[in-house]
Order: sequence, then C-alpha cells, then structure tokens
Amino acid sequence: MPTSKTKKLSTKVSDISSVITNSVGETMTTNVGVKINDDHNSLKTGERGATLLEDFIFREKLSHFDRERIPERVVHARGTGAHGVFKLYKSLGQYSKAAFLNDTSIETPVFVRFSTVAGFRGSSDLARDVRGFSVKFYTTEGNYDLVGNNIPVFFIQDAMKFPDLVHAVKPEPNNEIPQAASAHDTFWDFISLMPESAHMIMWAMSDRTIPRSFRMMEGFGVHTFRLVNAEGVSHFVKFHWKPLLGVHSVAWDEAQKISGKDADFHRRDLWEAIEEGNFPEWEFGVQIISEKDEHKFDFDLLDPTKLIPEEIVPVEIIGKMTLNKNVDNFFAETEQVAFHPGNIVSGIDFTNDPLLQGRLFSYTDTHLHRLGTANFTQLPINKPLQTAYNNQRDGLMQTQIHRGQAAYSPNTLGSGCPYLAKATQGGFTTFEEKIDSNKIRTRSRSFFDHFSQAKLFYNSQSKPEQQHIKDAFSFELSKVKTIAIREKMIKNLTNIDLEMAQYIADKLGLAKPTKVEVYENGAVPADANSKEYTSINRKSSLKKSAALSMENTKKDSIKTRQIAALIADGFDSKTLKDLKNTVNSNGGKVITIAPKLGKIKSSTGIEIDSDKTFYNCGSVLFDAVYIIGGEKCVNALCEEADAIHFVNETFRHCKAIGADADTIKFLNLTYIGFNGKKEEAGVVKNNDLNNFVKAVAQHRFWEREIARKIPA
Ligand code: HDE
Repeated sequence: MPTSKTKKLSTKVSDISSVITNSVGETMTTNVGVKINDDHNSLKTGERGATLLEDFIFREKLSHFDRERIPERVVHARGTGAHGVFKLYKSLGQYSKAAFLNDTSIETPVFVRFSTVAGFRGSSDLARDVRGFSVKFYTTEGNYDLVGNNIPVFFIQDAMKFPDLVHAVKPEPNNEIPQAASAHDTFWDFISLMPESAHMIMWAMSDRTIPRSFRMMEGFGVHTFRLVNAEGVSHFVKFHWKPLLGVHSVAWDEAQKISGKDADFHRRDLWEAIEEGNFPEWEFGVQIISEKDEHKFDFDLLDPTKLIPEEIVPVEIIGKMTLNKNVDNFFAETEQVAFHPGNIVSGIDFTNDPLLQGRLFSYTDTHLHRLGTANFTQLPINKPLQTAYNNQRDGLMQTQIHRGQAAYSPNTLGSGCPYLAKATQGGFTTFEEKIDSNKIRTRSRSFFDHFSQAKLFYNSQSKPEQQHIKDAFSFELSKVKTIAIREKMIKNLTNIDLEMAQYIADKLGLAKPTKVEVYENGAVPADANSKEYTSINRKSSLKKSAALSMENTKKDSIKTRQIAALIADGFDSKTLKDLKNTVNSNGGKVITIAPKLGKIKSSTGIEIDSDKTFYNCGSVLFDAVYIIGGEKCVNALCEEADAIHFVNETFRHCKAIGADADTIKFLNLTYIGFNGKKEEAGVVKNNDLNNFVKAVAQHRFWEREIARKIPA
C-alpha cells in the first residue's frame, strides 16, 4: 500500500493537470471568455475593404502570436524532456539527511531534459557535441536539480572563462557559421590556448559526443558536491547515471547523415520509446569520499577537469530513474523548465569548485532573463510539490493570491507566520566549512596538471575508439582555416599521445612532430609566465580505466533496437514472420522497407503494408538490416539501387546484417559480395535468426573499419 507520502509524491504530473487545458468538446473563446463566431475572416469595411482596428478578436490573436517566442537558452538551447520517477534502492542515511536519499519506500517524481550545447533551438540532434543531462527531483523537501552532462569533466576550471568558451564554440559572429558544430576556427583557437581543456577535448572528440540515443548515455554531475548527514558530517560525492541499455554511439559518417535524414532523431527516439512503453532507465550511483581523504588523490577534487577513476573509488549504485511520461506541451514544460545547480535540499551542499560556484549565480540570472519574471518558480513545471510560503510578494505575472496583512517577518499581525524551521525540522543549514584565507584572484596550483587524465582517457580506449578520436581531430582541425591554430593544436596533442599527434598532423598535411612539445604559453593570465603552470604534469599511478571505454559496456540485449527488413513484391512471408517473432520476443522492433508504400504481396499472395520506403528513410536510422528472401523479391531488390546502397551503408557503419540464404544474388551486388566467400564479422547469412539477434546486441563491429574502407 502506498503511504500517504508516496501517494502525494507520485501525483506531481497530475498536479499539473489543474492547469492543463483540453479544447476537445469546447467552444472557441477569446482570452477573456467571449465566444468566437468567425475565426477565419477579419472584420472589414466591405468585402474588399481594409481591416478595422476595432476587431478585438483579430488584434488579440495577432498580438499574442507576436509574443509567442521567449529567448532560447544561451547554451543547451536544443533539447527535449520527459517526466519520470526516481526510486531509491538503499538508504544513504549514513551520508545524507535528504529524505529522498533515505526513504526507500517513496517514489520521487522527476523531470529530465537532455540537450546539445552549441546549436540553436532548431539545430540537429546529431551534432558532435556534449549532451546536457538535467534532472529535477520534486522531493518532499523541495526541488533538487542535478544539472549534469554526459561527460564527467568540463572544458574549463573557472566560471570566469565560460562566456569565452561559449563565444568560441557558437557560430562565428560575423557570418553566424557554422551551426551546431565545433569544427571552426574560433573554437579551436580558444582550445589551443587553454591547456586545461585537454582532458575534456579528448572526450569531445570521442564517440561519446555522437550518442545512439539519449537512452544510451551516461550522466555525470561533473563537480564534486557534498552529502551532509543528520550529525552535520560532510562527505564529498560525485554523481553518476548509468543507462540500463548500456552506452552506445553511432559512427561519425552516420551522425552527419542522420542530421539530414532526421534532425529530430534523438528527440523522436525518446518520445517513441516512452509512447511504446519502453521506459528508459538509469541507475543512480555515487562515489563517496570522506573529508579526511580530500587530499589523497593526484588531482584536486575541486578541479572539474578531473574525474575520480572508478578503479580508485567505485561507483555505488543506490537507485533507479525511469522516464515514463512524455510532456503534454513542449513549450509549457520543456522550454519553460528552469534548472539550477543551486537548487539543493537539506543533506546536499556545494563545494568550492570555482566552476560550480560561478554556475550558482548564472542559472537564476538566466531564468530571470528568459522567463522574464521573478515568479518563474510558479510555472507548473518549476513549482515544488509544497506550496511556497514566504514574504516575497507581487512581481510580473504573480499567480498566487496571498491572503493576510503581514508580508514581513517578524510580525504579530500574521501570528508570526510563516514560521522558520529548525534544522531538526528540515530547515536548511549550510555545511560549516572552515575558511581562513586571503582574497585572491588566482588559480590553485593543484589544478595545473592538464594532461595526465587526458592520457588516461586515451590509453583506456579500445583501438577502434582511439581511431575514432584521431579521425575526429583530423576532421575538426581540417575545417580550421588558420594553419597556426592547427599547428598549435598538434603541439598540444603531443602532450597526450605522440603517435596520435603524428597521425593527425599527417592528415592535416603538417610536419609530423618528433617529440613531446612541452606546453609553453599558459593562457590563464595570472599564470601565463609561470613555469610551474606548464611543467607540472603529475604522473597518475593508473594507466587504464575500463569504465572509460564504451567497448566494455553492456552488449547483451537488442531491447528497443530498430531493425530494417528489406522487402519487395514476392517476399518470403514466413521469414518475415519468423524475423518479427524473434526480434519482438527479444524486445526489438522490425520495420519493413520496400520500394513503395502500400500493399506489398508475398510469394504466397499474402499482402502487407510496408512501413517505410527507400525514398523516405535511410539505413542510418536503423540499428541493423535484414534482407528477406523470395525469388521475385530478390530480383526486385537487385534492381533497386537504394536497396544496395542501404546494405552497403549498414556495412560501412559496422552494423549487423542478416539475410536469407536465397538473397545471395542481391548480396553479390553489395560489398558483402565483393568479398567473395570470406566471412565478415556481424554478417549473418542463411536465415540464422538467433545469431542475427546476437549480432545486433553487439551494436557495432568496428573491426570492419580497420579491415577495409568502403565508400557509402
Ligand atoms: Fe550550464 N548553463 N553553465 N553547465 N548547463 C545553462 O542555464 C553555465 C556547465 C548545463 O536542460 C544555462 O537555463 C555557466 C557545466 C546543462 O535547461 C546557463 C557555466 C555543466 C544546461 C548556464 C556552466 C553544465 C545548462 C543556459 C560555467 C555540466 C541545460 C540556459 C560555470 C555539469 C539545462 C539555462 C536545461 C544550461 C551557465 C557550465 C550543464 C547560461 C556559467 C560544467 C545540462 O545559465
């Protein structure tokens, strides 16, 4: 039986229902309730006359329309959101007094927004970019926001540099080119002068920035936070989200093509998964460090360009988040949601990470600008579960009607209300960190090692992953027009891996570096001339961290994977049926693709409606392909150049390919055929559906890329 607490908490989504309007069955009215008789014609002076100013219906409609847009987010403008719940597996009471981290019986409602960083609101989902991973927990003690990314570190160490970073990555100011892409001069100019970005740029050039799905991304709180328990004892903590479907990405060529075929690919994927009841799930993990161990690491816990390797401090899984409801209205919910890393609840606190400290100012400031009023927390999506009681009053778009005479404290006229809460009653108290220092404007020396973890990341990648990083650098820097910037980047990269730097230099037509070029020109003004800034490069004891490679992720399921079945008239209906049964029973989905929409007739005369055609989709929108047999079908597919291209492209992107035994004539027209009888990894012929499913679960066969390059 749900406790009354549970009941109340899990009704967050329906709490919003009091403000949901549904016009089904209703008469159209103006905003002040006057029933409208004609919504098609404005009021005119005669049939061919001018429109009259008195037409209040027309004026209201147009002037509301003129104000429909609010400023898009300055970063993370492109995103999508969903509702869900968080359930704790085990109590963290030993470390935190936060109720939602203590009581395993409650379900905490959440709202999550995923985003890209650099692109405008209408940009493509598949840009090479960091993904935002913001979670708003509507807890019994107020809203807690974990505003993180899908990468555990960040480009810069001090919030002072954030506007510079963003100006550098956004489209260039003279011609507003390129959209949603870091492959341009200003970005790499900035990065080449900011050695502290070395670790993050390795992640950014890895496949982590081209995820297969939001549902297959990790999430990280990035900064070190504090957990504070009922006794006031603080522990440091790093937060993690681990997707139950594993961490998977697409290929770069594929990402670019998806941007053209379906710029809403990630948004659609999340929406459809939730609509179909395939609720995305992430486990919530913590790395906990006691205060006494603060200085035991070879990096500073307050430095947001560093992660704590899981081999050194394991991630303890403590709960699970499930996204189970799409929004009713994108603007009202996803666009108006206001996340803020400063929204913490009793039991969680900040550290002095200088990036985090700056964020604590920036988000509220942004919301005041974007949402235009100090009352933005009254919007249904931002409202806490509890009614807010305080003496803040009035302001633009005040929707609360505050009763009573006294809007100040202390008061007698209001019986002293609202009361203050003691710490024992849940009143928020800040962790009393001891500080005794001078005011200074400088960077801590403990933040100066920029390359050790960049190396650790590179060394932890599999060979194909390393190749993808080299390819990504080669691509991005080839788009940079200023040769000096390319050269500077190559020098910097020698500090991470000499062979990698040589490879990229060669691709850019530059001289291959022969030695490590110790970074010379520190970009941080206070330390620009400091030898120490450049020379500290502490050696990490750890050479590799398995958790940093996607190669080691889960590959045991095809749940929610989209499998294209190529068919034409004369297809073998039994194979299609068997394929559907096998794939469906393993949690995947088969989508039939034919030369045309409408009825397609099988060899035995059964008619089915094709789901898609070769002209309205492409292989890049699927996880795998299966070619259905049947003599007439195979002959028709042989005539279909797009079908041949479909299979070649699937092969090029290293995905699983399955085929009936009698499709060999068709396969011979593709690269699979060009390779004669040689077995290819992930290509399952001869109707072997079980092995095909196993191949799809592997996600990709990157070894094909190394074996040979194929055009597609
Ligand atoms: Fe943000 N960031 N950020 N950021 N950030 C914003 O807030 C900012 C940083 C992140 O889905 C803005 O509401 C500063 C790190 C996400 O609505 C803005 C600094 C991380 C989102 C802002 C950072 C993030 C934002 C723009 C350097 C990962 C999207 C609109 C100190 C831990 C939230 C808005 C959503 C959004 C400022 C750095 C994540 C301008 C000043 C590090 C996921 O306030």
